[in-house]
Amino acid sequence: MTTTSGHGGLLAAEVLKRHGVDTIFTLSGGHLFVIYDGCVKAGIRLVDTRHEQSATFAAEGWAKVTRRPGVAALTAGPGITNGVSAIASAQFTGSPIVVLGGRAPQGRWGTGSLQEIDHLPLVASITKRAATAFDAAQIVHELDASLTAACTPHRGPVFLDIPMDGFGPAEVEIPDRSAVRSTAPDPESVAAIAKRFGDAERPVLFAGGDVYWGFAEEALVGAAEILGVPVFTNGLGRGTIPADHRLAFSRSRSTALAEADLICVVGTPLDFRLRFGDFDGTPVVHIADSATEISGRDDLAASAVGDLATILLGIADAAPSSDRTAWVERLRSEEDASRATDQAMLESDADPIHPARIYGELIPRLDRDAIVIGDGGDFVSYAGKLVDTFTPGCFLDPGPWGCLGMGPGYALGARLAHPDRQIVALLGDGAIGFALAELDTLVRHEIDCVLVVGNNGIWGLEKHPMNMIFGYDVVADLRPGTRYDEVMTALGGHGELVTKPGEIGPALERAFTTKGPSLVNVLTDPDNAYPRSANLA
Ligand SMILES: Cc1ncc(C[n+]2csc(CCOP(=O)(O)OP(=O)(O)O)c2C)c(N)n1
Ligand SMILES: [Mg+2]
Repeated sequence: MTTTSGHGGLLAAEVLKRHGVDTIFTLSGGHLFVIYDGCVKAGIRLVDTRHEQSATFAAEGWAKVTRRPGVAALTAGPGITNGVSAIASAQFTGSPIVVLGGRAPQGRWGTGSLQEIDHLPLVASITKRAATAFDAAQIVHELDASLTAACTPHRGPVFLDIPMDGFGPAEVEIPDRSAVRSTAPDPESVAAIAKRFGDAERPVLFAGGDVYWGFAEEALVGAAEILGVPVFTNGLGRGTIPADHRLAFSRSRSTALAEADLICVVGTPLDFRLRFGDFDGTPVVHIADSATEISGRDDLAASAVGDLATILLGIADAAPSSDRTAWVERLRSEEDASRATDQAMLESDADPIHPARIYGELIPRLDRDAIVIGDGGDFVSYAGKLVDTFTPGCFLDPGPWGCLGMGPGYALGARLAHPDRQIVALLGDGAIGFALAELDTLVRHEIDCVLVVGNNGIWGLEKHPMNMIFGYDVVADLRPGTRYDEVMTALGGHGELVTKPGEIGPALERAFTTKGPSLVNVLTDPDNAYPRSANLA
């Protein structure tokens, strides 16, 4: 605890620093000037985007690759409403972000100040916590509480706005950073799950994003090895077990779900990605970091709530040992067969280009800890299947919120957090339109990253399904061959057009070695549809 005096921006910056925040994403607005002044004086880096949605996605991308709070500062009114989709994204993925808002002056509230609107009702349903700090003392208290809440399981976005006349100055005690606490699990629940594992011959484990957020990846791998259980991952769970681990699986999911005699889901909801938890009567165990995250299904075989690493290691400790080699080998042979089948499309010489050929060229050029971002439809579905993840926090997709347009913001956040890593954003030609102006942001901030546009001239993931269901499609066409590479060049970055399969590799090579952002615009086959069977509803 130290006493600091100054305006509320300085005090806010002090609190942010206590929590390890050294970067804030923003887009300028007069309501934020005092916060900016505090950050400048405290040495907190301010990074500006061309749209508040991208600033907020950059904060989320930062959080996703660091597991530390990402912070965005959005100006009052439209600045905040522009950030809403990205705040909801953080809510769906449990990403710890803090959104600071400007706000019209309280002293004149109700008389019609510029951008005067109460933001709290707008963000209440998509945040863990939303508050207004009306004076400097409240700024300190509320900001500390906000940062702590964002990082406390179950993590998520928090919102704090400050009216223009709420910045002090004042002399305030800055508290030490509040501790983040996780829940200790009930030992009986853990024992009950361990017993389930003991009774199972063919268990499977599904690990999701909260395993990553909860730093439980070592416990996951350790528990899987002791239990001899195959592991599948989704969302940010990807990479919590390296894709080349003998117990890591991705292609044999249907068989695993059909033949398993126990399905244990850890750190991810039983949502549309997991058949809403309905596996035709196979017993389901659900493990979550907080009670709010446990499925409402009344037919769960068992459940446990609390620190995921403690629970996983507790199960492994208590479960009787069992030989599951035959089960693991059964899935492995299916996995291997599926990978062998995919080889043909990865190497495809088809003209127009098969989208998977792009991955055939990209994958060998990726480092083990490359951060791969997927923003698009079919093009990204191929990446989800074909690009393996070996390191936690290295595959960022829109998650269950599914908001196109997050790619450039995530790339910005990821790069600034990890200046030494490869950053690759895979974008559909539809998706890139949402944040096209952020190419300028990437250039201005000298963001070393490779953007690959899978340019099929359509909203592929809408056009093909609509055709299948209705026999025709509407509003699903884009302009074929649009020169997104020239947009990048015009804005000051490196851009290339690729029209032949043999050109992809050399273009990627140049993109990886060029400083600053590069965009490789690959024209792909619009008739190619990702083969899918998922039920989204
Ligand atoms: C903000 C937002 N708007 C609309 C959608 C619906 N949507 C999902 S996939 C998709 C098509 C994406 O097209 P593109 O980025 O070109 O990728 P492609 O499927 O063609 O590979 C659309 C419009 C969405 N997910 N998010
Ligand atoms: Mg497209």
